[in-house]
Amino acid sequence: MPTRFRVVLWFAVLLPLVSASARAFGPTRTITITASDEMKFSVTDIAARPGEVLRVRLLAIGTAPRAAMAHNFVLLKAGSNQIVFDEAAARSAGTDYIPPALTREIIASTSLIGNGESTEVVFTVPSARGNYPFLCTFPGHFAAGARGRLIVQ
Ligand SMILES: [Cu+2]
Repeated sequence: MPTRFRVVLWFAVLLPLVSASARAFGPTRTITITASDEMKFSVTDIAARPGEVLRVRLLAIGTAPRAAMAHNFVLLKAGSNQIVFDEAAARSAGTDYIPPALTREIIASTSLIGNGESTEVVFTVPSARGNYPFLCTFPGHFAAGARGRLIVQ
């Protein structure tokens, strides 16, 4: 396919589809969460509407070095067992504490960041109402309280 045609195809067909899905709920809402050396999230409850497009921005604001203190934001499907997921994550250092065998449980996740860094993920909120658990999967952080829930209502 000639490049020019491909560009025209993108603007004529694909771009309206992309913007239509984002337009359904207006501009994407941003939820900013900070994670501290106390291993907790600043936001533990996020209320959202079914199908809303959300951006979660995670900031790591502590001072401890990355090897000892890093954070991510991992949103799981409703009914996922967070304890099982967290235990598997602790054994998954090679994949930044995302357990490869359980990726089907994940709705959205950010990269793993050290203090002074930020990361974000944009995702579509599930259409089914209910509570969806999120956590930081760096070892020990879930147990220390780095967790919360997305409340879809
Ligand atoms: Cu953490």
